[in-house]
Amino acid sequence: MPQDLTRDLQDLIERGRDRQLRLAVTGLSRAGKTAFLTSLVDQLRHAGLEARLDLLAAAREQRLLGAQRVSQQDLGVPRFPYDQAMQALDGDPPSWPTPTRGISELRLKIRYRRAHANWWRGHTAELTLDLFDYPGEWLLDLPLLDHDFAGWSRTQCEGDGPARRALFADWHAAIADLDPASEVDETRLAELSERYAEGLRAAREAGFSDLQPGRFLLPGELAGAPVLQFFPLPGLDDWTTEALAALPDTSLYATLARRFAYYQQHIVRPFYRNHFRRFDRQIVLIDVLGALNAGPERFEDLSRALSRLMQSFDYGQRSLLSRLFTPRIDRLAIAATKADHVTPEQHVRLVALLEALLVEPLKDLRFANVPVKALSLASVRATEVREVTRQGRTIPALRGTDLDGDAVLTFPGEVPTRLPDADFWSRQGFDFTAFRPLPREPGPLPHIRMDAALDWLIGDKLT
Ligand SMILES: Nc1nc2c(ncn2[C@@H]2O[C@H](COP(=O)(O)OP(=O)(O)O)[C@@H](O)[C@H]2O)c(=O)[nH]1
Ligand SMILES: [Mg+2]
Repeated sequence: MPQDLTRDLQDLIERGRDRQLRLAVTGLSRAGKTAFLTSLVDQLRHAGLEARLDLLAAAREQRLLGAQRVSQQDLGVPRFPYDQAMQALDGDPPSWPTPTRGISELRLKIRYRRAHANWWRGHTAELTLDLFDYPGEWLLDLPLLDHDFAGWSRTQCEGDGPARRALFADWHAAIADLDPASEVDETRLAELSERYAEGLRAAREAGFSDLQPGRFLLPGELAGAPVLQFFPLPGLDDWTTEALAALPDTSLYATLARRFAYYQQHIVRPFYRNHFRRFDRQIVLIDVLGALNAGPERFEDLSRALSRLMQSFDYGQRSLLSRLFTPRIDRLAIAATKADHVTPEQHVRLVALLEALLVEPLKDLRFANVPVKALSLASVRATEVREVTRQGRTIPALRGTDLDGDAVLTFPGEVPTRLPDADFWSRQGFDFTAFRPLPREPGPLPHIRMDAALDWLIGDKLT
């Protein structure tokens, strides 16, 4: 297909000239990916005139000329629904963009004036930024590629706390006396899989993050297909690998292992291959405050899910050749989202907590010599800061509108800087109200530190 070839060649040349970046916006479900992408596009579209992006050098120096959405690379993928998202935020009353149920892409062309123009490079230049959005549930499947069925079964059943185990109690009871060697009963298998899926849904509802297989939560067009009818088998440790391999094709074990392998090959691998390779930059978005609100077991669970997840990306410094042929993420940001849920003097503490949550992946990144910036941000700020005087003392507070439309004034309190001990939750916990977006004013969306994130992620390419 010569047209494809031309396009690929053009891409290769653009990559070689380093005028094209592919940004991975990574985050679990509800972390704030869609809000972040919407705000990113909105901030850059306004960048020429009204933007408030002082922490982005190119904008501060008034060199940013603006951004436009252009035709994306892969015409088979829907376009990121930026206009719908803005409509929701512009509504009366304003509302959050609807949750993502599929994959979408967006290509932005950013125009800027060079910091140091000269006769052979010209005064203005363009940077192409490729972005894409997807349901966080599906992302959780990437770590599943590293395992065979027996290994995966082990990772899924070990280390669960009491609350999580309770949510899967029905399923555990139902599979308790299953024999891996027994003849498979298809109807029973479908039933047990559905029960496992129920457990996953209940766990998500209860605020847990480490949930595989992700398509069980958001099956799309796969609902009811046999590829979604399997589950992990606990207790395989009593079996040797040889003994398992010798089981007949019609056994329960062999059937589950086959479905698992099919799921890996036909669902997860294409998702990974088509969308998760070839990234140059990454931002990992984490709803730290939401997890803090949900209690100790959920917090642990999030930390575990993120550590597993970050092993699925290629990190490392780029050389000219690797830039062309094996792109790797050479710079990343980790961000605590929804920072507008706490008062500004707490933001430093929020970042410290974020770093504590990601200790393990951060060690690996340091080893790979990849620069990482940790920050807190609000893609779409939904609160205003107030000072309230009580008994002669001034304390910071937040004003916003809750999801029912009632005006609220909150004192969110102090964010712990380390992974909190069980005491923290029994003593004070964390008070988290979900806010409705602020009524819209003309100009770009209100934000906290979107400019700092942009400066870190693309600023060096805007010189
Ligand atoms: N207050 C506040 N809430 C946010 C912000 N970003 C996201 N949210 C909330 O988090 C929810 C999930 O965000 P979304 O972008 O859909 O998450 P995704 O699943 O990662 O795409 C939204 O519906 C909002 O309620 C933010 O900057 N500030
Ligand atoms: Mg989304």
